[in-house]
Amino acid sequence: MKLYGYYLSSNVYRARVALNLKGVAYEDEIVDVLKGDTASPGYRALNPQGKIPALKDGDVVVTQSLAILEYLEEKFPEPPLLPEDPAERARVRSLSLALVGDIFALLPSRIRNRLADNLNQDEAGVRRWCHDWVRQGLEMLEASLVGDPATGTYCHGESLTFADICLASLIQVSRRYDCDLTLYPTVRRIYGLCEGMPAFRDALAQNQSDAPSDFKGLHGSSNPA
Ligand SMILES: N[C@@H](CCC(=O)N[C@@H](CS)C(=O)NCC(=O)O)C(=O)O
Repeated sequence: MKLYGYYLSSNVYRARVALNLKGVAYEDEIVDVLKGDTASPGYRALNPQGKIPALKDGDVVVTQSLAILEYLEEKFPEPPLLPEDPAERARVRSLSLALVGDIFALLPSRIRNRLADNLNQDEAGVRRWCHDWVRQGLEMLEASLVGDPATGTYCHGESLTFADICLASLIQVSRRYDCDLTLYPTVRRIYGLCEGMPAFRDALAQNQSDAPSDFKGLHGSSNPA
């Protein structure tokens, strides 16, 4: 299996965590978003959406991080990352989509470049935009988790699910944009459990083969993907 990605990408991070949790071996194919590799004809032939991550499994190419998680869940059911009950699965998917569809979609370089080039935002303005959306994502997630009896040790009950992977990816971008996590105790508690696990640790930007040797992590990172 091949994972097309880039060390800084928090969208790719979700796919890495899921592969690690499922114990699926994979090779990295580096696609440098910051150099524009996602727009190259070669990459577009593989993924016409022109985004990372993409997962290649034999002749099958799966794009979009949540579709990759679903694919892995169906192909490698153990350990399960979705509950069995339809209503519970729906809650996990809703939490996941609220972050990936409604927050992460506002952060990538194509959005930041548009703000800078078409709406005359300087670097501080672009960072403010990203900081604000990440903060809203954290608020939304905390509010969804804290009052809901379905929240347990993890986002949903007592087992890891897609929602915890999405939560952990939000923490990665919240570090990049210096958000104050003390305001979100439930989110912070759950990430505290995840960050000790090898599957999450091995997926961090600084632990990727394409990370520069002097890269220490995402805190205040100035060139996010
Ligand atoms: N919804 C997609 C988002 C993927 C995405 O936007 N990836 C960024 C990197 S973090 C990318 O490929 N950007 C390149 C571009 O938009 O040209 C997913 O969850 O996989």
